[in-house]
Amino acid sequence: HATLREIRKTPEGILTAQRAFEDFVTSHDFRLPREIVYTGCGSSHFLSQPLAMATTRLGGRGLSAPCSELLYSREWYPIGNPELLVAISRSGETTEAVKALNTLDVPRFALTAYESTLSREADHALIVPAHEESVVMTHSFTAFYFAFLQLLLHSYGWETYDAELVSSLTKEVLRSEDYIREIVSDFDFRNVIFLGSGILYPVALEAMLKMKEMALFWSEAYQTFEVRHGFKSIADEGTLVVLLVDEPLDWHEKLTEEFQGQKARVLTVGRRDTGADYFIEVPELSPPTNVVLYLPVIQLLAYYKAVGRGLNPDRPRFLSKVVKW
Ligand code: F1P
Repeated sequence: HATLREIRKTPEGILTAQRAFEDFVTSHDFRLPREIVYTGCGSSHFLSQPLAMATTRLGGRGLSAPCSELLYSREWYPIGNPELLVAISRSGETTEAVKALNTLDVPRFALTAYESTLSREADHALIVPAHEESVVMTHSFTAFYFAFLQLLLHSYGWETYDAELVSSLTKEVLRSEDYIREIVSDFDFRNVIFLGSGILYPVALEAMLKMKEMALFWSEAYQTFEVRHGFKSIADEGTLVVLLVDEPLDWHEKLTEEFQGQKARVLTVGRRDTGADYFIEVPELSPPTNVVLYLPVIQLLAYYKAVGRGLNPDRPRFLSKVVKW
């Protein structure tokens, strides 16, 4: 499947992203401002969230909203006085993303894989050619994230990351592929809950979407400890809880035990096991860059669930690669 090949291209995608970032900064005398609104649709929206969070964490102020919300309901969001609107779209042709460019009266920036309507209509464009055949976004998500993060670091006067190192760390994470396939064949879960906190919450949301897109499978995502407040009632012996952890706390161990007490099985993805049924170790890399190490894991999980269900993750039913209206 193209989807699997593309997930396996994550390390290469990081290097493609680095080249795109370097080409951009050598050919443009441009620095990102502090107040930025990010927008996109679907996976591109879930990518806009960690970018907005990274902007805030690095000393600016980032807000994210889906394109349709900027188009039709923006008066409900604390948009403030942004200095830039960043529209993200892999294809650069999604109708809502192109239209969203004109929602705010500020300079517009496109983050996309192609010279496209979006890149042409924006004032600036960072084109990261991590091209994909599959309907679903996989390695392009990580590549876009890394390229833009480098641009944020560069713009705000921080040191950028060593792309070779980050790329090799994603290779390490991809070595868990066989283990992920085993988890899926060992436990035929009926539903799945993804949990993440801070910058890992949008990763949990993207994981939830990947499961729905590739495996046509019911999935949920919550901010890690929020799940205890009512939502956990749905977890039982048919449930896989995927706990994405960067800063391990004893609360994560308590949460793992709590779900196991409900007979659910827990898969912890992080630096340290929390006493889970399954554990995938992620190498140490500080946030916000660590996001790129979690994505291939959750993409592979959705991929193998799809294959286990006899589905073709490249061409999910009812979905198209570019949503036009
Ligand atoms: C956005 C998007 C994808 C999704 C599906 C439909 O596309 O929502 O995230 O996986 O393929 O389109 P784009 O604007 O990033 O091209």
